Amino acid sequence: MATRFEIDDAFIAERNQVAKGFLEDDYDSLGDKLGRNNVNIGDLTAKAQAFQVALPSWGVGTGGTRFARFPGPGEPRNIYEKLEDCGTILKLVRSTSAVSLHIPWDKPEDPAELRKFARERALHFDAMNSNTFQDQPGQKLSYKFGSLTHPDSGVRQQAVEHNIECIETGKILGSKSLTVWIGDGGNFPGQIDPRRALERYLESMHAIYKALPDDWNVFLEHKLYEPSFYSTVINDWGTSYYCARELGAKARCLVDLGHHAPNVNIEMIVARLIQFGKLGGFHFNDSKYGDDDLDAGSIKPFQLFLIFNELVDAELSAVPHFDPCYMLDQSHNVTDPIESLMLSANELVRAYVQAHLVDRQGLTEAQEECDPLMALAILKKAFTTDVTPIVALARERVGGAIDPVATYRSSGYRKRKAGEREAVRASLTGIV
Ligand code: RM4
Ligand code: MN
Ligand code: MN
Repeated sequence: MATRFEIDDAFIAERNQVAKGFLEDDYDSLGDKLGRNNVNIGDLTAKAQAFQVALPSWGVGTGGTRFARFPGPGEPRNIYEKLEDCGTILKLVRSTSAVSLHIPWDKPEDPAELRKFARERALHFDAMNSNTFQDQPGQKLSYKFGSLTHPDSGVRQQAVEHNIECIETGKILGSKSLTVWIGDGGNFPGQIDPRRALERYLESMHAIYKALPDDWNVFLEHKLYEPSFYSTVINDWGTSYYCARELGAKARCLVDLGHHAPNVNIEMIVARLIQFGKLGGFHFNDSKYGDDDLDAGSIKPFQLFLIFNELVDAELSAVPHFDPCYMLDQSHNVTDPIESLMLSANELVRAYVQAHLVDRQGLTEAQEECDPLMALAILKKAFTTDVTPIVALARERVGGAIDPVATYRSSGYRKRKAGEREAVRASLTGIV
């Protein structure tokens, strides 16, 4: 592995020299502007530096739709190469030090060795994602009609065991959580009994919960539809919240931004889960219609800001048990996944910093004085402040790239990888 091409720190520093002078000017003038409102730019920069979001192991490969997948040159062929790409992203953006693994897509043969490989690249492992929405080669029983809620107890047991195996692997990797998303549901009215299915889900989840180490969490991920098109068992945050409560303190809800009906007010859901002490984490992405898995902040940046407004408000008011895990969950069909993931991480830091600009006292006053116009104006003022210099300088100060995409492109990384990694088969569909 040592002979493989890597972008080194010196190259990043050299590229930064070109842009650094202008960036510092922009940063200073933003600092003056913010200073007039008693905002300290240094504090914001420190916040930006502390922000971290986990990369999805499945996100560094070219995604696909159910129609086609168009693999790009030099895409990773195995989990080691995926971690190589994750390490490259981390070097350039410095805010993605964790990787969230999908099992069995990225099941390591030797988890201890993989952990070492990750550590050498300053990476660690975030949540383990189980997969009982597909059949795997050699699998005894099929998930065609469900997994944790299947009518056949043997199938349910098999799905429970898979989740427990994910926990066991995760323990060796140093992970501290398991994310459970199931595709269970019905394509036709009458296909499943909603109450019986939920009872079975809880029974199966109780068995998984029992296997969780004390310092682990389990995240329940809801989704409105797909692959089931009529109903899903864990269809919304209410069902997810109910189940998390039933299971116990280690169970929390995970919000994937693409898993709601169009126009649902996701920031309200976030606020509710914070208030109820059950917000476990996020799968960040963006969407126009459904579970589009587009790049974070690409379609509805104001929504992303409003979500961060709730998160930052909880952070600043020290809400008990508030410690959500941030992960990206995207599928890159027409872009270089490395570039998309870097820009998505950038957009999250941007929204996080902007949310810190909200005049919280002014907002509370506007709310208490029944002044909706001023309340919105306060939010908009924060949202329309261009914090790019903060986000870029925060990266540069810890060795990252001022312009990650330009630096990445000029390094020739993908081309070098295309030479090192023989092309993968072209006709697959789906996210792998
Ligand atoms: C699902 C869900 C899960 C993700 C899979 C690939 O829609 O978002 O989190 O692991 O897709
Ligand atoms: Mn997800
Ligand atoms: Mn999804």
